[in-house]
Amino acid sequence: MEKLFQLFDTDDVAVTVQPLGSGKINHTYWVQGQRGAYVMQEVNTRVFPRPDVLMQNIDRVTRHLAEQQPEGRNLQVIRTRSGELAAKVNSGFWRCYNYLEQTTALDVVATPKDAFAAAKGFGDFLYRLSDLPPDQVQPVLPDFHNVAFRVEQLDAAIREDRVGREPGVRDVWNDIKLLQTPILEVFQRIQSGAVPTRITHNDTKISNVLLDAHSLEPVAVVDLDTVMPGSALFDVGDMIRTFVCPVDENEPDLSKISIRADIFEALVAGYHEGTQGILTPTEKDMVVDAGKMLLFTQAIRFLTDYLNGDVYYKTDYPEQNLVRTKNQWKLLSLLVQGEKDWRSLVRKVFYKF
Ligand code: GN1
Ligand code: MG
Repeated sequence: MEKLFQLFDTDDVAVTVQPLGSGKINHTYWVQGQRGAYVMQEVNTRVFPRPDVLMQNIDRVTRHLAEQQPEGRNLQVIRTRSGELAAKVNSGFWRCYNYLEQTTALDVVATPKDAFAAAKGFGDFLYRLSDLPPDQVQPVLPDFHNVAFRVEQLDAAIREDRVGREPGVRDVWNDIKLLQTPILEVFQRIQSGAVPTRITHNDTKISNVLLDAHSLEPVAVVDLDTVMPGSALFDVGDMIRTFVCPVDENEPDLSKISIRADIFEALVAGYHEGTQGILTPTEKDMVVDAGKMLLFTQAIRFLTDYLNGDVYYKTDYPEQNLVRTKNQWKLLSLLVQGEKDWRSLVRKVFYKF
């Protein structure tokens, strides 16, 4: 690891290297050097088959953000000594960032203040990239939020039943299927141009925004792998998915799953503030639909991986992807049950009535 670090242009040497974070795709390490601290990551090239394009996107976006806010604590790509955006070592694809000191990442939102700050951070990210034309970044995972594509992947996994798990998922799949048509309609509305294409983050879970360790104000958005042209609804939807519940997607005890209204309200208010008025009325109107869509998609993505034998998401035990599916399904059911109230809550935040 220390040797790998030497490939990057830092004038420093690694003293300590430790695993960092709770990501399910890449391998992330915190590197303490003699002069500073860094984050080194091995990009999962099975999930991201075009890592060079991904790094070009990240470079474009981080430079833009730094130009806009030169005095800010910005994420920077540290190039290799030969000037590349990443180091290719054997079959590994490695990159390095500056480590942002005195920041913290949360796995679960504890208070409305956290929700407000994190959502404001993601909103600010959208706002500050809104003067960069969306075609300046490439669609690095083209069908990432395409619900129809995710449904097809699930159907294929059920048909193929590679590891014999299909009988055990029939009940949960029958439940999920009930929502397929309305959710597909939400996605089709987005695709039909009802909302603008923007540069979006696409993986806005709570742990992907760094907050100042003392003030808890947002500092920087991280995990930029999925930055590409998309809809703000993907971002706000994934925030609903990961902020409103008091436990995370790994929780097996479904009785602990609930929607916290005060957190929901703070998340919408934070996003409203961060985006500084750029959201259109249709985007505002579709916030709850977005939450439903992201929860539905995540539930079926976990289910697909369970059926395929856990080849995509890191797991700690064999049934974990099924546990995650049921967890997301429960949260989705609650959102649907209280839909009318959640819609009024969102309207109240945006329009004050
Ligand atoms: C993956 O790697 P991580 O944990 O940031 C996934 C997201 C999922 C998330 C679920 C590229 O993100 O889409 O929402 O797991 N990222 C990719 O925890 O598939
Ligand atoms: Mg991610």
